[in-house]
Amino acid sequence: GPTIYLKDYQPFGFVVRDVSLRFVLHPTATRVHSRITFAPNPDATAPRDFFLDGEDLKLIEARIDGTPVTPEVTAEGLRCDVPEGEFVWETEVEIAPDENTALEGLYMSNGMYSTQCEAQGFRKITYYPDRPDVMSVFTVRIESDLPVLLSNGNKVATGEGFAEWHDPWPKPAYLFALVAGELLNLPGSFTTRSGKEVELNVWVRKGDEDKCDFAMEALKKSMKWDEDVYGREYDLDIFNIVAVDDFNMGAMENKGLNIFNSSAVLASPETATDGNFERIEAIIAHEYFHNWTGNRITCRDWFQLCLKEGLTVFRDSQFTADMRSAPVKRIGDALDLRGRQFREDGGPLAHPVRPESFKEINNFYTATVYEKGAEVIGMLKRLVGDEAYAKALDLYFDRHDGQACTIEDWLKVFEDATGRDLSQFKLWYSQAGTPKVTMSEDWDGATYTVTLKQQVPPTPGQPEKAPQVIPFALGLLDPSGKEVQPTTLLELTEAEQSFTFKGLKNRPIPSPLRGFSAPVILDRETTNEERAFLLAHDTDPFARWEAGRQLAKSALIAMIDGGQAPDAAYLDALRQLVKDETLDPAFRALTMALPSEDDLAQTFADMGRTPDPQAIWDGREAMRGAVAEVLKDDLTLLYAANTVTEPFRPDAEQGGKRSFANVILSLMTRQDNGDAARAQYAAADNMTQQLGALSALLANDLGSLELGAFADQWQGERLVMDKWFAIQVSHARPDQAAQVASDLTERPDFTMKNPNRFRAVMGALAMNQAGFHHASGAGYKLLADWLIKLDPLNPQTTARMCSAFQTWRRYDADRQGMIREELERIAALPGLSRDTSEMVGRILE
Ligand code: B3K
Ligand code: ZN
Repeated sequence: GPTIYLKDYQPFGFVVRDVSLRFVLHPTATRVHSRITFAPNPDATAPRDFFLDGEDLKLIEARIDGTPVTPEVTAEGLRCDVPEGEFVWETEVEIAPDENTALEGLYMSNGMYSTQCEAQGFRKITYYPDRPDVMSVFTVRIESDLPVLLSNGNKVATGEGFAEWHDPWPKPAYLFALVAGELLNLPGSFTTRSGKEVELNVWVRKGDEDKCDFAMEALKKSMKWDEDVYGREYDLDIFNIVAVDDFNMGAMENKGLNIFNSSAVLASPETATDGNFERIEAIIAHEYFHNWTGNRITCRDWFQLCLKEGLTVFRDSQFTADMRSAPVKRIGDALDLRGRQFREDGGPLAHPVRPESFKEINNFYTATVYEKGAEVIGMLKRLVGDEAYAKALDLYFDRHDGQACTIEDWLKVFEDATGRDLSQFKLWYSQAGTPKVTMSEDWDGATYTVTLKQQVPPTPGQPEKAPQVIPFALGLLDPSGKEVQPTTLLELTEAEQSFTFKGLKNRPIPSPLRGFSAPVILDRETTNEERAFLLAHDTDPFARWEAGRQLAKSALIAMIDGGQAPDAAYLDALRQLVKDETLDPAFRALTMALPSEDDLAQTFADMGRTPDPQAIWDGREAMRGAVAEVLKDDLTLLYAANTVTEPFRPDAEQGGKRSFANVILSLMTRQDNGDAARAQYAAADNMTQQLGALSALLANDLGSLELGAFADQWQGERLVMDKWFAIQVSHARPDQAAQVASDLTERPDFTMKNPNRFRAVMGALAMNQAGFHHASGAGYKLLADWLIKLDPLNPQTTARMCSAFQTWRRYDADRQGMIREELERIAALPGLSRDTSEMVGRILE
């Protein structure tokens, strides 16, 4: 397919004055009538070409100002001669939602109709200029016998077999939504700060109505938070959330009608883990926050995706930090960024936060656009300060409400609000790759000098990079552990720069990159003694956790390399930390978690070495054994002290205790043959404890009885069964992982048509690093076999899962050869989707 470039942007030749749609729903023959008023666009630069996007549509008829016309129709859309001035365009098309397995456009899921239009799904519903800079007011009439008929905006009429909706806010087509089905609602309401009452609903299938309360509360909290922190009020009479089982991603922010993957809405203590609750709260917030950052102010074109996504991720992370624990959220975000975004940025799929070209835009809903995009906003806020950030955001909302904007517009409000020149900062949007910052220090008895060097590595299409603006937060401690220099923001703008600190009595111990102040890789010579010192004394929770992380990593590497017994400094520090009652249990749990297999593989690659997945797996196992041994006299007490006995609450306090108790339990299971885990499993009244116990057992090759009991207990609960599928693959031994995954695909309740179920097995296989990269190549082959089967049905999910192969060049020649073979096998398929073909092509390049 053709490559589309940012530099080629042209406004559409027409404006859309209004859109009126009428749907007559039918599983295999839905009729869509459109009535659209077009007028010449005065801002158009090129000759006006009336081309409307349209895919997989059967055109029944088209009219202009009431007169039938015969447009020229292709696989991508239609073209027609049109009058000079304003005119009314009408079409009737037929579509087959029941045959739509791609889950894009209008499709069916368990008997209900649902839509997904971002990025380019609306063109599968009717002919339209399907681009975000064409905004219009929509009126929608749905005709169907189904009892619940929903669309965007406010409900204006309803009767036997129909409903009519009107959305007064001009929007691009990607925010269009329609839902129809036999749904039940949990009702609620919210009064905005200006006194407007908003009707709220969470719509679900029968049987799920007991799992909506948490989502409803999360929605209310989000609405309140956006008023309190950003001054943003909701702007319609009604806000609907719908849960759908078959959904390609987490959720979608359609105006007034958010549609969610049921895994991102439904939760009860019995069926959802603390992690699920936290994720649901964050996604509800994210989609709600899009109402202002995405919907009221949208993107001019899809290259500007980070304008709405980076900002909205940043906003939802602020929200989670406020609702829960800010340090725990920051550490989680750093882990996630390193695990997903650094990995992307360091491989063949690296691209700038604002990409400059694409073949299939769905391939760019990435960790880079989302998470690095959010980090860029965090840096901007750190650089200008909280007050200036608030001022700039107010200006952004005032100036651009109702518009489709660019990153240039976004940066301009900061320049205008602060007087700062952001041209160098803008490189964060155009240069791909994770900057490496090398830190060195000097002490002459009176002055302490910190020298920072930065280097942005070459990435595909970008061999040379210029220095970026890096906000580097630094604190200094004296040898007694007292903080002698509070957190100070150093602004690194050159390739190399020195910063001095005077008036210190002793050579200080630096606490660098506090709060993970920039998404960079820090390179600094240090010792395990110093890391242990920071782990014991640092006042910055992120830096403190990071010191523990580095200690664990160096101990693990020594172990993997030479089978060395774990470093005593590490084990001592860990022992002190786990027993430190002043520390949040969630923080202690995070500090005890070992670096992931993938993280260790990347660390070897960064040292210029070839990672051995099996050796990494063995090393982590041995380390867990050593940690369990060192802590063995403390485990029972720690476990008891952190076992929650009060009624379940899905909050940070209880969740932190449960996560710490589960970590302790997994260590106990190495010592007691599973007694404590079996007891926890039997007594559990919530999924966090039930799954934690099952996981501890499976990790020690125990728990086959519990695994069977779990399936019997939960066979009617799709989302819980996804966990059951996934946990077996995640805990399978390296030489068995592919077989376990393959056996699961033979079950009658496995289906590749449901992305959640497919990911539960194949996603878990890709995450089981030693299993996926097992020397037999069975993991590679199984994943490729299934991607080949899935691509004709669901290109989007197939393409996304190809990224499991993105780190292939790290590995030895044998593994590289096997992966190449699988990728080439996929690439050679006749009729391969544009999505998958672009991904495989980029990975192989
Ligand atoms: N904007 C949607 C993602 C759409 C993905 C299209 N492939 C959800 C979100 O970011 O909130
Ligand atoms: Zn989003």
